[in-house]
Amino acid sequence: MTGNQTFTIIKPCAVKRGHTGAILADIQQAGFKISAMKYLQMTVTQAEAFYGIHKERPFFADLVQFMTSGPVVVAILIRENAVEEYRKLIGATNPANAAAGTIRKKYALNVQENAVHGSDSDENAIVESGFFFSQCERF
Ligand code: 3AN
Repeated sequence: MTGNQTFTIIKPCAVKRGHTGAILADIQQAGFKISAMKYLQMTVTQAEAFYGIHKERPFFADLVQFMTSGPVVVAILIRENAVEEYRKLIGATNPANAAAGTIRKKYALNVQENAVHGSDSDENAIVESGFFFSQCERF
């Protein structure tokens, strides 16, 4: 049984370069409904908590610095089999390995500035959605 919800961030690199509208259009054209959405700049404390799972990785400090470097769009997306279908739509973490037509292939610059985040499991989709949205901010 798979969940129908995933969580995404349009990262600072993509927002800065003016790709927000095109990425949201790709998301909607792929059949995802936007359940909740906000435009915000993450604090260092928020980014460290959100990426807590990567605390021990060598790129952690850089990742937090990057994710707090400018505004992002955070959203909850609804679709059947949402986590897996969204990861197919965004493509591999490193855009050099991302399939043609994927969001990262089109809009990512490198493995860090990779345009978007997508939850990697149903459990994380719930945790990540709850990190940014309360129940009454979802539709
Ligand atoms: P994904 O975003 O595809 O789930 P994760 O969860 O492995 O990938 O990594 C989270 C984020 O950490 C990535 N989106 C990327 O911005 C950054 N990242 C991952 N691997 C590297 C790396 N080798 N060097 C720099 N940044 C990385």
